[in-house]
Amino acid sequence: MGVINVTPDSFSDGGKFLSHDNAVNQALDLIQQGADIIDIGGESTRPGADKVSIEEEINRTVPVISAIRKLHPAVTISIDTSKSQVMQAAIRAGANFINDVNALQSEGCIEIVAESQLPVCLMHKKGQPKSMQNNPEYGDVLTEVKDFFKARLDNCLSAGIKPENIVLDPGIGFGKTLAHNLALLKNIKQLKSLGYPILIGVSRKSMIGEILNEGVNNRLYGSLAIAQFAYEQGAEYLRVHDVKATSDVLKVTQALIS
Ligand code: 8Y7
Repeated sequence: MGVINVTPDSFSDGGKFLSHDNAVNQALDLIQQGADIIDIGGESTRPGADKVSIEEEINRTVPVISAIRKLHPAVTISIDTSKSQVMQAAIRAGANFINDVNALQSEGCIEIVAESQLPVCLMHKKGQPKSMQNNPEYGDVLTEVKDFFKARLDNCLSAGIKPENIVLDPGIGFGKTLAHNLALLKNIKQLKSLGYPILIGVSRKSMIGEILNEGVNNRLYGSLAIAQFAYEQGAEYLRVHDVKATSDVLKVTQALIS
């Protein structure tokens, strides 16, 4: 899964147009690099991020989804959102995968995903993006994340979402310290014991910065180390910025372990 953020740095029409074109070109590039899924997000979910209105999120993502869908009828386009209205608009524009960092807990989301019969990634997070990195605490992080998944699975399955359409994600960096993130990554097999495919998103995240004392632009090698580790632990999906580099690492790893 390759990451595309459509977050304009200007409020002028020129800025919006540029960010649209950039996003579409970047998506085409990631598909070229070997991405099977393109994840389109219109609201930053990074720690400390501000919220974006429904209308603004739709205006950012829907034209990008339509443009990619036109050029690539078969690629999987994921909408990264927690808002039911954005999910609905994105699905109409051609999105065929739902990535919800809020695990379909917002009003109306479960119903839309059940109705659409599309695959969905349910991610665990503790707290809200604005404050989630302020001293997150768990009794046992693995137990807590597994219990969260069990509760969300109950809800989603009874709402009519098919089990074969569900992917689980421990949400690396979402209300977690480095120690919490490491515990979750080391126990991917435990998460897999729930019987669902696992998605890991760790690309360029601050846990790598903490281990290496490197800024966001110097985290590629660290990201690749975790991608390879997660793959060997059985993670089925990896959400990454550097698709070609990750794909090469996984192809060589696959040759060695098969
Ligand atoms: C993840 C994610 C982000 C993740 C899933 C970033 C939207 C922060 N991280 N979605 N989104 N899993 N499923 O650094 O780990 O990319 S945003």
